[in-house]
Amino acid sequence: MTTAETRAGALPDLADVPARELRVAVLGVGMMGADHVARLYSRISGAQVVAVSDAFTEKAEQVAATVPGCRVIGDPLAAIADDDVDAVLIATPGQFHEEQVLACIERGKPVLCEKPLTMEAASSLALVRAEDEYTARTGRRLVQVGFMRRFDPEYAELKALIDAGGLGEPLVAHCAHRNAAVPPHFTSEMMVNDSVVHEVDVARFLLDEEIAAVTVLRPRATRRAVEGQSDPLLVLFETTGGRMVDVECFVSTGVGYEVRTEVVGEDGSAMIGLDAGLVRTSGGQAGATRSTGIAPDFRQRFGRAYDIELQRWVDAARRGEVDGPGAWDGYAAQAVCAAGVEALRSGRRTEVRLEARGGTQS
Ligand code: ISE
Repeated sequence: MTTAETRAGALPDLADVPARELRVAVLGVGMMGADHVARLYSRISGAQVVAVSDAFTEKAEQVAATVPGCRVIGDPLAAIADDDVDAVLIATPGQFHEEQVLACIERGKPVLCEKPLTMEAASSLALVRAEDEYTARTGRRLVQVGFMRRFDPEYAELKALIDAGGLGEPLVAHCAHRNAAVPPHFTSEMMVNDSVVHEVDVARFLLDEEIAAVTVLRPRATRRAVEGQSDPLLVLFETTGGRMVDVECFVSTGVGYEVRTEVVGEDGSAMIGLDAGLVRTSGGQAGATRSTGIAPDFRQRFGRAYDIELQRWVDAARRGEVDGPGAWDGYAAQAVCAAGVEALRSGRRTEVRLEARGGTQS
């Protein structure tokens, strides 16, 4: 089917989807994609992985072999177009997202795209507009972006508390984003685009407003910092409503995966991310201690969030809906990160350039 035919209204008929399982193609089966294939196969109901695609054929074959009935389709665009594929999960490197998400919109197929939506704000905005056009014709939305923290039970509880007025008017938030280690190619720009981006989405989600300006400060760097990298970074977001969010992003702590968020309101404050699961007390020569474990990386810390995210994505796709952060959220995050990278380089407060929302994005 050509783009013109799709635009003319020859949309795939998903009417029978609720009666059967959603047939999903997973594009990109590196660490995250392979994790999602295993999750869809073993923990998510109402879906089956029918195809995988990856630039490394051997890897695709290995992953496909773990799921009965799953095929390898070499060309990701062919996987999107395949008549036996109802919905697409994109976990390819970011530079391929624009073309792949657009192909999903043109085919009318629900898509869950890992962040980033695309590599720059302008191309993310183009996807927002393409989906708007589709929605105006069909009444349906298609695009979800993989900001999984919104599905984490702790974040969901914090959001519900704020929305119920439990903290009074939220004024300030403090975020810490710490990784034990990152690969040697991880630059300061990547700290903004890959790590701080989650705090961007958290701030927008919890405070329900856009980020208007970003400042980035570079404290003394750790001896573990990758060459040329400023690690840690301190990032300040100013929201359109005058609230402020500070973020400590520290990606080579040598410790574990620590993600904390504290929201301070007029009538109280609340914090999440203390990893307080099992609290252990022990004695010893140095004296008694009370301790808890720390998750080694985001797959453990947010495992439950990924499960909930995928189950809700599948359930919503079978109803012809989207139930999570959409293309607009992906675009807004890219616009803030672009300002963040500019602020990192210039050392100056940088305003976020965000186009008017318009269209059908809600
Ligand atoms: C990685 O890409 C992620 O998305 C993780 O959630 C984040 O914590 C990490 O810093 C990023 O590199």
